[in-house]
Amino acid sequence: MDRGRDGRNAETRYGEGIRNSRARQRAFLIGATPDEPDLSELRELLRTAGVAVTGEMVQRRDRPDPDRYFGRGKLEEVKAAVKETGANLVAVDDELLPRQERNLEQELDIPVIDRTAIILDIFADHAGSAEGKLQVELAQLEYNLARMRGLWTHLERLGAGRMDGGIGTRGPGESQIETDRRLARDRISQLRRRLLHTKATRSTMRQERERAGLPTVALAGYTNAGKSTLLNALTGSDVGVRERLFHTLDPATRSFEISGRSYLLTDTVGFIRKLPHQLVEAFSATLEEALGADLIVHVADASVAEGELHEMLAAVDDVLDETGAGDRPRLLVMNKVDLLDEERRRELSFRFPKAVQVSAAEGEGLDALRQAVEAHFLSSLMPMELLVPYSEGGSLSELHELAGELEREDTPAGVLVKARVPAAAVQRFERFALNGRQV
Ligand SMILES: Nc1nc2c(ncn2[C@@H]2O[C@H](COP(=O)(O)OP(=O)(O)OP(=O)(O)O)[C@@H](O)[C@H]2O)c(=O)[nH]1
Ligand SMILES: [Mg+2]
Repeated sequence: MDRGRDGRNAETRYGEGIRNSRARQRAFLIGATPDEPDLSELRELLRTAGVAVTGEMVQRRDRPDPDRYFGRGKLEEVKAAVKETGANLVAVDDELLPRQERNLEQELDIPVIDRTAIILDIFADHAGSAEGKLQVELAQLEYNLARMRGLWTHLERLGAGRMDGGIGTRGPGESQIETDRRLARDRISQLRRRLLHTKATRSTMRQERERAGLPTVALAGYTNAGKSTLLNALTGSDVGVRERLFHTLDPATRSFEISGRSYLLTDTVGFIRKLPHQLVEAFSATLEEALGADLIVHVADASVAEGELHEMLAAVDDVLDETGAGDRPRLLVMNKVDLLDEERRRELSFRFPKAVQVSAAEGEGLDALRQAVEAHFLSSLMPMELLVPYSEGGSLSELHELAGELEREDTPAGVLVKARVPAAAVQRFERFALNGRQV
């Protein structure tokens, strides 16, 4: 149902959006980079978006040409290759300036789509919750506003649509653009207000969880690193897992136990290099909340090549910094070690001595991970000696959940308990504290 709506959403001004008629989309990939050329991630993004790839061309240069992305000579080569391979779309491995995009489309005479638009398109496709959809729509509108492309498709939904956005339409006229801009801005403010509201609802839920005093752990990491698989392995849940990028958009929280103590574990949206800033902004509320956890477990895919691994780790660090989570306590997990030989494992433990090596898929290393998580929290546990009256059975079972195994003794005055309590929950049990008193 939303498919149809989103289908119009991503239309370019040629009416040949990436999403509609995906089956017929054949993209030729281009990328400008000062480093070793590698368009494998762009290929993966397109695969996830359901677009076929006909070929690729890279130009090594310090930075993309400010007007045309590639140099003129190279563009001629692209043009020839596009024709030869039968592509009907050019996909660029960077976010283009509106000017670059316009010029490229003119020179190549074929629709051009940039990395940001592709990622936005995948997000739009994968958004499940009402909030996720609002967040993606906001990000898309921000992106479109800078380009004035396809705005009428959003307006259509508001009942103020233009009808002439079909193939060959070069875009709305000037006055229409002004109207579109204003309506788009109105819609943006409306979306922001609605997101603020959902944020308020969520923070009430969080307060309730915090009152429960359970320690919180968030899984963060590059897309496809295996976060959801790890969540499932640790909590015995069934959160969606797939070999595609950005499978998870909505944070899912589950509880699990280590030595009888309960913890809350939250799965989050995957990160990627050059993550569109519009998305980081739109998702910041959800991310902020998830990443405000007591401990962030950074899950990395250890099966990729060394250089890529470092780039992915850095990309995740960047997004964590951007969302203000840079200073949270962190634990690094190297996942998918089932795909590595002994030598590579040793190499990794040499390079990342503090990281825990696991295979979420095979269940390997999970005990070591649990121990590492527990060790982190044990250091913040307060030893308490409590006398809990028999009338307070509820508090006692709560204490059980928080502190796991208890040392307890029944006395005439109540249950005498020695427990290690998470710092956040100490206050709640203070009234039972013996503070050295004898019973
Ligand atoms: N071999 C191997 N594959 C794994 C392991 N963990 C996850 N995978 C696979 O990696 C792919 C991605 O796993 P997910 O758990 O969906 O990854 P994610 O980090 O949640 O991805 P996003 O939600 O897209 O950010 C799936 O095909 C998993 O089966 C592992 O330990 N070993
Ligand atoms: Mg996931």
